[in-house]
Amino acid sequence: MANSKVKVLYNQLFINNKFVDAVSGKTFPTTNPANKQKIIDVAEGDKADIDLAVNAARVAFLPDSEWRTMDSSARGQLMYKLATLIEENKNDLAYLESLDNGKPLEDSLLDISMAVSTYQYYAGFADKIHGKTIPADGPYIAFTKLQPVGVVGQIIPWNYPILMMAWKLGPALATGCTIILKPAEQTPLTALHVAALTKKAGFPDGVINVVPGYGPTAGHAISSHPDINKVAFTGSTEVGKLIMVEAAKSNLKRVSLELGGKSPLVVFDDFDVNEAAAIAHGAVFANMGQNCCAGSRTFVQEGIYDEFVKIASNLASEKKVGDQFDATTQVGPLVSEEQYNKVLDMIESGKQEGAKVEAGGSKVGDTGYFVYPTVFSNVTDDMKIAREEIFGPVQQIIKFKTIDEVIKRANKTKYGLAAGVLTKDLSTALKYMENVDAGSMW
Ligand code: TXE
Repeated sequence: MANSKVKVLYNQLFINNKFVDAVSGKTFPTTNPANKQKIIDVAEGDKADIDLAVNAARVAFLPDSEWRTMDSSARGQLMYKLATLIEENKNDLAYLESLDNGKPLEDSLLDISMAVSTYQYYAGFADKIHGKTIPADGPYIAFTKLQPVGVVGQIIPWNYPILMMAWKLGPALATGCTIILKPAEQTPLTALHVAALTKKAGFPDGVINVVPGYGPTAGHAISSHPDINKVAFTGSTEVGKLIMVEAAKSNLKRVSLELGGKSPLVVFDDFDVNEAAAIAHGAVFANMGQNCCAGSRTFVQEGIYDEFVKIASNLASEKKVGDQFDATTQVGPLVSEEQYNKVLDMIESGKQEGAKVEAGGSKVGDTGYFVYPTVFSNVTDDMKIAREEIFGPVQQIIKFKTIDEVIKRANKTKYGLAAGVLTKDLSTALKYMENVDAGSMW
């Protein structure tokens, strides 16, 4: 039984290098999405705890503090040390990640190796943060010196807990900031375990604080805090908007947001159809589709459309759905009941609006939040499944004729996170790249 293989060592808040209970004494349960059973109760942070964490982070950021006076190369060394400790603890961390999130163990190990690389990358960055010299008129020497922003709040989602934490901590630590990180309420366990490793690595008190809790309470306390200099958020577009408003209303703290997507992946008919179907499959089904950059609108040129649909459906049908700790499992459960219901509702809406189910199309049993990898063909741009983020294992295959037409249709979205193109023709790829509005392009 998966739960017995790993011991949860940390379920309290991590503030000022110590594990403590919430001021309120409250806790919340975190569950295994494969069987809906409680793993453990976790301390539930709220405004009072965020205040304590901000205070610790403020003290750690004082001009004469150990952290502020540390050589930037030494800061980098601490980060390398953290990367090494994560690597050494990867098996325990992977178990915890899979237990809490539901992703297959192999996927957790892959995420961890990317997290290790992320810390190493930013560790190298710590002593290479350069300013500029500026040729000002007159008897002046002008230059810029980049300074840490200060106390940074970080609010992260549940889809890649360890990796997301690395993407957030990495740059903030490299630049010398101090941090209050709130993991998602669905997946608090690995963030707390990594917090323990940051202490072991030797980060000074108060530099890294990890406060699990809910969005409207602990998350809101971060975005509206008058003494936090920046908030970095990854999550839903809806909450991103709230964060920006709260940041503006409180102290105009800086904001960075990474939100939802409905990214187009366009397949031209000069590309090998088997290879294209395999790439498109990976683009949408990775992490059970719980990926902000998922290529969830698969546009396929008409000449290869039918063949593509057949291959894509076979790929999805062949996937083994099961417990995240079964070595043969390729698709684990979705993270939570909320996501499960949302994805099943989206599948229903696809059926009702006339899309054709080519694979999957339903839940798998009732023990956990399992959904069959689902492929829809005959999808049109106006359908809900083609417009809204599903964040689940559901592929929409949409037919197109020409490049000009598909560029227009790819851009007809309120999102713009990512896009991809598969063609052997460089001029087609470049035209697509220049005209499709997306932050990342494959
Ligand atoms: O996200 P939320 P949810 C998308 C995806 C998914 C949908 C909802 O479409 O189906 O969002 O997921 C914290 N003030 N993405 O509900 O609510 C919350 O506690 C401050 C895209 O899980 O945005 C958690 O830590 N914080 C995505 C974090 O925000 C608040 C990843 C994300 O939760 C808050 C996840 C508030 N008022 C979901 N309310 C991506 N871009 O990768 C919630 N939070």
